[in-house]
Amino acid sequence: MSSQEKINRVNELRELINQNNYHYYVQDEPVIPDAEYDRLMQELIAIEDEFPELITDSSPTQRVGAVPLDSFPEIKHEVPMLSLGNAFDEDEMTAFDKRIREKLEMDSVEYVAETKLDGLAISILYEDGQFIRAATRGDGTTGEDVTLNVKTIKSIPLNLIDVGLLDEKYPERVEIRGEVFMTHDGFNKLNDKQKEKDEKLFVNPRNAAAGSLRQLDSRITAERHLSFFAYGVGIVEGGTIPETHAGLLSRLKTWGVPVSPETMVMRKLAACFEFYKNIASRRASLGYDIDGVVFKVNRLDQQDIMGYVSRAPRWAVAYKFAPEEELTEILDIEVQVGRTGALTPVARLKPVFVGGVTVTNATLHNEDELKRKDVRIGDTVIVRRAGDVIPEVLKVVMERRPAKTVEFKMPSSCPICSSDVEREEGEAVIRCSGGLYCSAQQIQAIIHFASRRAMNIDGLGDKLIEQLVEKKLINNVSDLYKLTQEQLSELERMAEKSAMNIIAALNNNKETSLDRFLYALGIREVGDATARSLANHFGNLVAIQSATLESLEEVADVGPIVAKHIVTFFSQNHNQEVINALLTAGVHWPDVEIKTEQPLQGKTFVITGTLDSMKREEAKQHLLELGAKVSGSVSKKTDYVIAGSDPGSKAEKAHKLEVEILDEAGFLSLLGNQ
Ligand code: JCF
Repeated sequence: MSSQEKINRVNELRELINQNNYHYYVQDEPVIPDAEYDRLMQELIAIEDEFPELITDSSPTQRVGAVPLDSFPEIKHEVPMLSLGNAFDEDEMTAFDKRIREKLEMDSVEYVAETKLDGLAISILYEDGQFIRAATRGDGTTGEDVTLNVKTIKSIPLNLIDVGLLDEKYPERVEIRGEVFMTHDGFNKLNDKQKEKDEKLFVNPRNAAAGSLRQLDSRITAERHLSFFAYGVGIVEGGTIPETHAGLLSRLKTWGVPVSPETMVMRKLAACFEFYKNIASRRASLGYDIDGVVFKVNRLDQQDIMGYVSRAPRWAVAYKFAPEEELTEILDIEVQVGRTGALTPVARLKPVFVGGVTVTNATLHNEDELKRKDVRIGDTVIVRRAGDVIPEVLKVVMERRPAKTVEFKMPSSCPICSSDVEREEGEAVIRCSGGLYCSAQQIQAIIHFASRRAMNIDGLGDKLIEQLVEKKLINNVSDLYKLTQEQLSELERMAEKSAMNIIAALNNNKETSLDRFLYALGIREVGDATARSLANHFGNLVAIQSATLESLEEVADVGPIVAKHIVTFFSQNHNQEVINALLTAGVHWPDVEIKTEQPLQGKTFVITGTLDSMKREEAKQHLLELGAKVSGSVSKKTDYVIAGSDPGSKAEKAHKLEVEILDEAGFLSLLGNQ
């Protein structure tokens, strides 16, 4: 690049970054993924590092965040709020560790690891243990006064706890810093509400948290289920804090301040990598978004020796996960037909590396979602792939919509078998009405039957099943057992040996269990857990086949809809024929022993109000397991009403009808006595 080209690029990058800062921080509505933003920033930093004469005061590299909104008062941070330097791979972590060991002249240094929450940094000032004010980080020097909003976050103490030990007492003035974020639960609740009110949905928990924290009306914030974990302190006056970061985190806990449960002290880099991998593997089940792991030098005196570079401490690093969101283009939109006939619009993408793999397809879920997001062929979109979840198209980057895009309409007949499609009332899904006449549904049903948690037939892969159906060698799952080795070995890419193995796998797995068999049948809404409940409740297939809606609903986790799917499935002749053919082919299993001790058999319960020790659904499960019935409304037939706190009208009715009312303690002792 010539120097003129460098200057042009720097200006271009600054404009792009400023635009995106505005979208991200002011409007809480990013138009590009974080990874793309980071790359722009990294490129600008790299050029400015090389040519410091190009740096200006207003370059976005000179501030960490964005302009505070006018509408919140400003707060100047007495101690600047820093960001963190990043590491993206083990080499960069190794370099981080090496820098520290060299500077401290030590063979090994103690680190503290903690999850890096994907939320917003805030600072809370306490004086004499009392919550005084709270501020966002803003640009690191000046933030916004969000005191009223932060006060609505229930996990943040308004008074620090004084445990009475002089050495452990909070300082007279102490500023606690941490991350405000929204759990997946909180996020889903919020978007459900937004949907009900026909208001705009939030793209991800981070934006939802940002949008909620920066509400001018704190009553709105209060409804938003925000969470907080502390990770450090700023001002400390009139008192002391522990000598290590790990000690500080425990001390914060004794003051009643929430701290992440995922922290660990370690010395070796290998242990850091192990912690990182462990967290990465549990990332999806934490219940909140994290985007990496933070490693900090544990001893505060060693932190002081390390000091700071312009933007971040040299004693800490954020080891980031591969980004889960990336930009790509929609090449085409197609429709897939699933096992239950559901038509799913699927975007064919320009290949993109996201969440650690190259993605070429992403689901658009259903017609409503497609319309809501207004996704068109030719659009640039944000694709998300989190953990093992199917990649999805999150949103269109409207700023990049080309002049010519092609809208997509869901078909009115099945693209595979041409049967009519139907959309049930209240459902978002369009379904092919062809049933097992539709070869797509046939194929998916057989793939499901052979899958690991069903009949677990090794070697019988998706592609092979497709061939078998297309060549009309099989129509349904029972035909699998009529296949011969000769038929299989004539297929494309099928060696004699593999054909033999598949026949052997089919024969060897004829002995199964009732729950696997039920699951393998592919009854709508009957997953492996429900199949297990059905097997344990009824004990044998005949009992399930002849069960009524009412008796099915007595099974734990079977509601009216699932019950209906089960009854419908067994009432269809072709399903009965397939089951008989499977039994004739030799598929078998032992009967399940039903627990005969059913102490609450014949008793009907109604649960009302809030229980402290468990959710109502759990209480129901316990009762069902003991043979009781659980009903939604109180009548003369009700034997017991279990009343938690705020029980409402059901308890009143029970009182009138002279039905016995148990409080939570009474209920627990009833459970305990069985
Ligand atoms: O969880 C975080 N996002 C997080 C951010 C955790 C930390 O320990 C941090 C941080 C930002 C700055 N520590 C610093 C010093």
